[in-house]
Amino acid sequence: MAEYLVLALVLLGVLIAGTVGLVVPRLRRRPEPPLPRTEVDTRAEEDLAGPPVEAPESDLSTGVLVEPPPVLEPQVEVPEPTAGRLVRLRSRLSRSQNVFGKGLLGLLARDHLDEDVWEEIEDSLITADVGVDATRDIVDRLRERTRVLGTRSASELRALLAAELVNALDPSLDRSLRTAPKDGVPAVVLVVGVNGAGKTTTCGKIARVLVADGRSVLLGAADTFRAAAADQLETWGSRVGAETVRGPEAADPASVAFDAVKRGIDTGVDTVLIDTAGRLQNKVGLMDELGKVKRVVEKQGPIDETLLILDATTGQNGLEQARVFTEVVNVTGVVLTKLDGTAKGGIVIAVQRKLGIPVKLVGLGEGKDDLAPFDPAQFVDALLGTEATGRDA
Ligand SMILES: Nc1nc2c(ncn2[C@@H]2O[C@H](COP(=O)(O)OP(=O)(O)OP(=O)(O)O)[C@@H](O)[C@H]2O)c(=O)[nH]1
Ligand SMILES: [Mg+2]
Repeated sequence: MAEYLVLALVLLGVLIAGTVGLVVPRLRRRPEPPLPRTEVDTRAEEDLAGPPVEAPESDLSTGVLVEPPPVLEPQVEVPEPTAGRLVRLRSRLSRSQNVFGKGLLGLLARDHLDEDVWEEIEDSLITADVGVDATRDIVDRLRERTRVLGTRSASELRALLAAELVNALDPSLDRSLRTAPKDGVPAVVLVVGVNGAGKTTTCGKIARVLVADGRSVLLGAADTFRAAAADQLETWGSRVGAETVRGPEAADPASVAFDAVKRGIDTGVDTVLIDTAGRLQNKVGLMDELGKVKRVVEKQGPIDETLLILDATTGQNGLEQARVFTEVVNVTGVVLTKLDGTAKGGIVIAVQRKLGIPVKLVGLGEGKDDLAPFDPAQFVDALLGTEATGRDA
């Protein structure tokens, strides 16, 4: 009898262990919201952003077995908060950090700051795309101040260099994005730039930033040049619950932009973001097309912000191309993308100096939240590495 009881208990134990073993792992593997494959940020672990927002597992930690909620299509995501992104994404500037942090600070730490060393410092800045004029200014001021102050300690030299770089980035410029509605009318943001610069991606990232800040957004797919362009934009929008207005293939971009603003007014969203085509600006027509988009949109009210998207890896060449845009539309801010892919972080200084337009945002990766508000002091700190965390943190 006792043997039967023991046997029954053992069987019961095996049964319970087996059930838990099957159920728990299955629950733990509950799928995350689907993401288009290309937009998954594979480097998320680099960030110190804390636990990922999109895969809350708190319900699992209690051990309570709950039915997974029905999958709603499309799943609306909660984007990462925007505060402190530049600090969190600072490691993405590692290529530029080598030039500024290791290179320049190393040179300044030499025993004798003679003519040769100053020339090397100049070369480093020019190689980092700071631009010849800005480099001369920075080095002249740095020379003068080290001479007058007799500065020698590494931390003092770092502070002087940081101050000159921040100064070259003109911290007094207004870098806020004008995206707030006025009197119930949505703010209109126009996004322009050469092809491949990152316009559509940046539109999507900005939409996420705005949604994270509690705004409602509508996207206008005024790139009717490429059939897939509107799909690409719509994918970004649907993930954060933003509607996309698109026209038939090869439709007039100006009329799509007009319809988007009209729809935005009718539905009462806070911000309308208009993505445009980026065929090379020297091709006949693109500049005319952009000028027309601008004029037609303005029939319903002013454009609040025109963002020029510039690929940081194209360096000084990109700058020349960019100037054409500033002649056709009233560019109010620059977004410098792909800073993660270049050692030439100094391009930020050159862009502002040459175009006279503030860099408002920087792109630091292909991930969906890899866009950060630009802040000169934080940026320079990231380039040089802070003393607290080491030079090339
Ligand atoms: N590494 C990196 N890649 C980026 C960044 N921003 C955009 N990209 C990539 O650049 C490529 C082009 O981006 P798009 O947004 O399609 O560029 P676009 O300006 O809309 O291009 P067209 O519509 O063809 O004119 C994509 O592969 C993006 O993932 C960035 O900050 N860093
Ligand atoms: Mg595009």
